[in-house]
Amino acid sequence: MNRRDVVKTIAATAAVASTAKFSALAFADETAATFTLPPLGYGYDALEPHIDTATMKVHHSGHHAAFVKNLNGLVEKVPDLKTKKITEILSDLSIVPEDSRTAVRNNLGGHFNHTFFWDLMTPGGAKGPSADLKSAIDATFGSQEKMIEDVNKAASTRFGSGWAWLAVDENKKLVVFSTANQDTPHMDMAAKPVIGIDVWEHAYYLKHMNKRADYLKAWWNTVNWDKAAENFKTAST
Ligand code: MN3
Repeated sequence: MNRRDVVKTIAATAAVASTAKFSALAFADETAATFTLPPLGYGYDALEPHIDTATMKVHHSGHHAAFVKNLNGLVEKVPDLKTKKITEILSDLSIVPEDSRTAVRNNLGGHFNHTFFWDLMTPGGAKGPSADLKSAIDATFGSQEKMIEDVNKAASTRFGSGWAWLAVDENKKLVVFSTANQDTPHMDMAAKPVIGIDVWEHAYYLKHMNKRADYLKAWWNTVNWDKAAENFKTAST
């Protein structure tokens, strides 16, 4: 790492610190009159070389922004979007009028998943979980490496577009599974996410083309393990 990179890293760390109050789970428990695209908390180039700048930029300012725009177009038809918690709606989509249900499922799911995802990545994070999350991972999977192997297997066997998850299920157990499209752990498993990986092609195609496994390997270098530990704590209580 040369001096310029060191300065860049320090600047990126400062940017993260200044937005540290932002949390995907806190956001999910809020209600919103209008939906907004959350800041990344780091630059589009901050996760290089693991996740490339062009991918980050189009993913955040293009794909995620589209979910936000679509949601704001739905709030008049679906007043619950303004008054109910995001996780409350994701956990029970039957409260959404049928003619808007698929649109809410895709766009609110996409908004939740991506907000969670940005928050879960950081430049220069720790190499692994600490304290309670480490103990739980070791107890459930045997080791951090085995947990990653299981998540990668769920990610690589998800046909088409979706997400792979490490989550806490209804029995407070750590579980690994994948979801299709923009479905969230609340929908499929009544679970709360700890770690989630976007395996849509838009998350990796510019850099890795069709090689999802290469993307997965690179992605684990970006994990914000402090955030994962915080997610685990929230999900376990
Ligand atoms: Mn995506």
